[in-house]
Amino acid sequence: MKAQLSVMTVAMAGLAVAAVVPSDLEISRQVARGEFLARRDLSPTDSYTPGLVTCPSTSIMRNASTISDNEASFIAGRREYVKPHLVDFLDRANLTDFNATEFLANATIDIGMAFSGGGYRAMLQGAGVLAAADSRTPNSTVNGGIGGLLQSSVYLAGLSGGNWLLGSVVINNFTTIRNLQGDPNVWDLEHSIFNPGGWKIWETVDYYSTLVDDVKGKEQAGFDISLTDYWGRALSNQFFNESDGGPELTFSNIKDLEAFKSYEMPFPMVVADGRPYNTKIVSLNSTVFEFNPFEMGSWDPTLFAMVDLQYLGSNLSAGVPVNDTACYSGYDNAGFIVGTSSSLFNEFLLELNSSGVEGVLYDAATAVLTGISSEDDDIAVYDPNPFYGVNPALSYMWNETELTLVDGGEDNQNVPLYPLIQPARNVDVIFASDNSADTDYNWPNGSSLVATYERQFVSIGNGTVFPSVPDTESFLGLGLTSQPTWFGCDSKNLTAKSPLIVYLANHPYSYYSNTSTFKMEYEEDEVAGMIENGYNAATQGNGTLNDDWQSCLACAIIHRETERRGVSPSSQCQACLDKYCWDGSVYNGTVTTAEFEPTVSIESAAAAMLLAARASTVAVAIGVLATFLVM
Ligand SMILES: *[C@@H]1O[C@H](CO)[C@@H](O)[C@H](O)[C@H]1NC(C)=O
Ligand SMILES: *[C@@H]1O[C@H](CO)[C@@H](O)[C@H](O)[C@H]1NC(C)=O
Ligand SMILES: *[C@@H]1O[C@H](CO)[C@@H](O)[C@H](O)[C@H]1NC(C)=O
Ligand SMILES: *[C@@H]1O[C@H](CO)[C@@H](O)[C@H](O)[C@H]1NC(C)=O
Ligand SMILES: *[C@@H]1O[C@H](CO)[C@@H](O)[C@H](O)[C@H]1NC(C)=O
Ligand SMILES: *[C@@H]1O[C@H](CO)[C@@H](O)[C@H](O)[C@H]1NC(C)=O
Ligand SMILES: *[C@@H]1O[C@H](CO)[C@@H](O)[C@H](O)[C@H]1NC(C)=O
Ligand SMILES: *[C@@H]1O[C@H](CO)[C@@H](O)[C@H](O)[C@H]1NC(C)=O
Ligand SMILES: *[C@@H]1O[C@H](CO)[C@@H](O)[C@H](O)[C@H]1NC(C)=O
Ligand SMILES: *[C@@H]1O[C@H](CO)[C@@H](O)[C@H](O)[C@H]1NC(C)=O
Ligand SMILES: *[C@@H]1O[C@H](CO)[C@@H](O)[C@H](O)[C@H]1NC(C)=O
Ligand SMILES: CC(=O)N[C@H]1CO[C@H](CO)[C@@H](O)[C@@H]1O
Repeated sequence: MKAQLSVMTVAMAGLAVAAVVPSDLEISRQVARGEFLARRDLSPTDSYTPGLVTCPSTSIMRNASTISDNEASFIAGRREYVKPHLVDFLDRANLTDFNATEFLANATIDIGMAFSGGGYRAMLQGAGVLAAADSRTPNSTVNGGIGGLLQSSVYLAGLSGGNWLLGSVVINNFTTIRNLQGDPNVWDLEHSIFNPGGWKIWETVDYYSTLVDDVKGKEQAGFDISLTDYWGRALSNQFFNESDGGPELTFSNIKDLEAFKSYEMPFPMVVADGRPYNTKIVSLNSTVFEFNPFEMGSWDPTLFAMVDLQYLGSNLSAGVPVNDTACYSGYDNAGFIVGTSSSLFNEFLLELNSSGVEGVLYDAATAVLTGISSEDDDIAVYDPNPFYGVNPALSYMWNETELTLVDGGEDNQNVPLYPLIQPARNVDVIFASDNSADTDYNWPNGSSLVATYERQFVSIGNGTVFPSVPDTESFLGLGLTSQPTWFGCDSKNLTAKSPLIVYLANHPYSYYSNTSTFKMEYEEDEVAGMIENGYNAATQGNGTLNDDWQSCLACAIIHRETERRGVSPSSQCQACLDKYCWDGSVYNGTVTTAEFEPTVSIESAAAAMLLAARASTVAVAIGVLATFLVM
C-alpha cells in the first residue's frame, strides 16, 4: 500500500517537471561550483581520505588555560572590523545622551551569537534571526531592524541544526541567508537529504554510491569509520556549494577563506559532546567539546586540552606525535564536523524502511550501512583518539584508542553557550537563539539554559559563571519564551564576571514555527514562513510589537561596559532593563508542557498568511493529497 502510493507521488512529480531542462543560469552555476576550492589549501589527498604530512615543529597540543595565539590574533583583527559597525549600530538606535564614537573610544565590547539545535526547524528559525542581524540583508538597517548586530559580533556558535546554519553560511565564504535561500545548489529542502534527486531517481543512486566511495577511501587508509562519516557527506551535499559537497574541504580550511582573513566573519565555533560507548550523558557529567577553525578540545577539567585541528587523525600519545614524519591532515572534513555536532540524526540513515525509500534506491542506501553496528549509532568515531594518554587519571576516555563524540544537544545544553561563557573569552553579551523542542508541541521552555546554569555548580563547570534563570514552568508561565528576555542584568548579583544573556526563544510571531525536529522536507513557502518568523522574532516584527526593541538591544550591548564604568544606565536604558530583564520571580501556578500552545503575535501577518495559504490551496490540492496519502 505504502509503496504503491510513494511511487505514485514520484510519478506525479515527474509529470509536473518532466519538461524542465537545465537553464543557462543553472549550467553557469554548475561551472562556477568548485570555485572556492581552487583557492584553498586542502586535504593532502584532494579527497575525503586524510593524507600523510610531516609533523609540524611546533606543539600540536596545549592545555586550555587561555585561548590560542591564533584565536587571540584573529579576535584582535575582528575587533578592529567590529568597531565601526558597532558604532553604526548604536548610532542607528538613537540612544538619548549617548555618543557611540566617544563611548567606544576606549572600550571593547565583545558580542557572541548562539544558535541552538533542533533540525531544520532550528536552522530556518535561526536563519531568520541571522538575516535580521546581517546588515547585508536589504532593509535590515531601517524600519526598526537590527541589521549590523552580526557585523558587530565577535563570536558565532552553532550546535546541531544551528550548526547546519552556521556551516552553510561560513563554509560558503560567509554567504548570506538570501543567497542560500535562493540557490538551488544548497538548501534544497524540498527534496529530503535521503532522496536528493527527487523524481530523478538515478541521481539519488549516484549520490549514494559517491558517499560510499568517499568513505571507503578513508576506511581503506586505516581509519575506523562510523555512520557520521556518511551523514557528514550527505550534509555536505546539501549545505556546501561545491561539487559533490567538497569531499576534500576541511573545517580548518575556514581560516583560508577570504571572508575569514579579512575578519568579515565572526569567529565560528561548533559544539559536540563526549560520550564513551554504552554510557548516557547529562549536562552535569558530559565533557563538552568545541571545534573552531584552529583547534578542537575541551575546557572542562576532565580534559582541559586543545589539539591543532589541522593534524587531527595523527597518532599522538600524550599530545606528542608517535612518529614525527607521519602526521595526518585532512581528517577534519567540514561535513564530518558538522555531522558530529548533529549525530542524533544518524538514526535516520538506519530508518530507511520507514522513510519511503525503495527499490534500487533502497539497495544503494543500505549498501552504505552494511558493517556498521546499530548500537551507539549516534556516535561519531574519531580514530585515533587525539587525546590518548593526555591525562588518563582524569577519565578513562583518554585511555581509549578512539574518541567518541555525539550531537552537542544530547546533554540538554541545546543552546551552544559553552564556548561563549568560558572565562578565557570574556564575552560581554550573548544573543541566544533557542529553537529547541521541549514542550509537547515543539516549543522551547528554557531547559537548555537551566542545564547550563546548573553545570556551574559542579566540578565540571571549572570556573564558568552563568546568570540565574528560573525553572522551566516559570519560563512558560511568566511568558519568558513569548518575548525576548534578558538574564544576568545586574552584575552585582553574580559571583564573577558573566555575559548578559539576551534570550530569544522560538515563538509563533507570524508563523507556526513549531515543526518537528525530524521533519526532513520543507516546501518553499514553509521555508519562507519559518525564516520570516525568525526575522520577526529578532526584530519584534520590525518594531511593531515593541517599538523600543532596537534601542533596548543597544542598551543590552553597552550594559556591561556601563557597569564597568560604575555609572547608572540612562533612564531610557533603565526602562529597557525594567521591561526585558527577568526580575528573579518565579511562577506560582502550573503550566504543563502539554498545555503550552502559544498563538501568533502578529495578527495581521497571520491573517495575510492564512489568505495566502487559502489561495494556494487550490493550486496544490493534488500534491497535498498525495502527500497525505503517503504519510
Ligand atoms: C532615529 O532617528 C532617525 C532620525 O531622526 C529616525 O529616522 C529613526 O527612525 C530613529 N530610529 C529609532 C530607532 O528611533
Ligand atoms: C560624538 O563624538 C565624536 C568624538 O568626540 C564627535 O566627533 C562627534 O561629533 C560626536 N557626535 C555627536 C552627534 O555629537
Ligand atoms: C581614552 O583614554 C585616554 C587615555 O587614558 C584618555 O586620555 C581619553 O580621554 C579617553 N577618551 C575617552 C573618550 O574617554
Ligand atoms: C526595502 O524597503 C523599501 C521601502 O519600504 C521597499 O520598497 C523595497 O522593496 C524593500 N526591498 C526589499 C529587497 O525588500
Ligand atoms: C569571499 O568573500 C570575500 C569577502 O566578502 C570576497 O572578497 C571574496 O571574493 C569571496 N571569495 C569568493 C571565492 O567568492
Ligand atoms: C552521567 O550521569 C548519568 C546519570 O547519573 C549516568 O547514567 C551516566 O553513566 C553518567 N555518564 C558518565 C560518562 O559518567
Ligand atoms: C614513521 O613514518 C614513516 C612514514 O610513514 C615511515 O616510513 C617510518 O617507518 C615510520 N617510523 C617508525 C619508527 O615507525
Ligand atoms: C588508564 O590507564 C592507566 C595505565 O594503564 C591507568 O593507570 C589508569 O588508572 C587508567 N585510567 C582510568 C581512568 O581508567
Ligand atoms: C519585517 O520585515 C521583514 C523583511 O523586510 C518582512 O519579511 C516581515 O514581514 C516584516 N514583518 C512585519 C511584521 O511587518
Ligand atoms: C540574584 O541572585 C540570587 C542568588 O543567586 C538568585 O536567587 C536570584 O534569582 C538572582 N536574581 C536575578 C534577577 O537574577
Ligand atoms: C508567588 O507567590 C509569592 C508568595 O505568595 C508572591 O509574593 C509572588 O508575588 C507570587 N509571584 C507571582 C509571579 O505570582
Ligand atoms: C578556573 C578553574 O577552575 N580552572 C581549572 C580548570 O581545570 C583545570 C584542569 O583541572 C585547572 O588547571 C584549572 O585551574
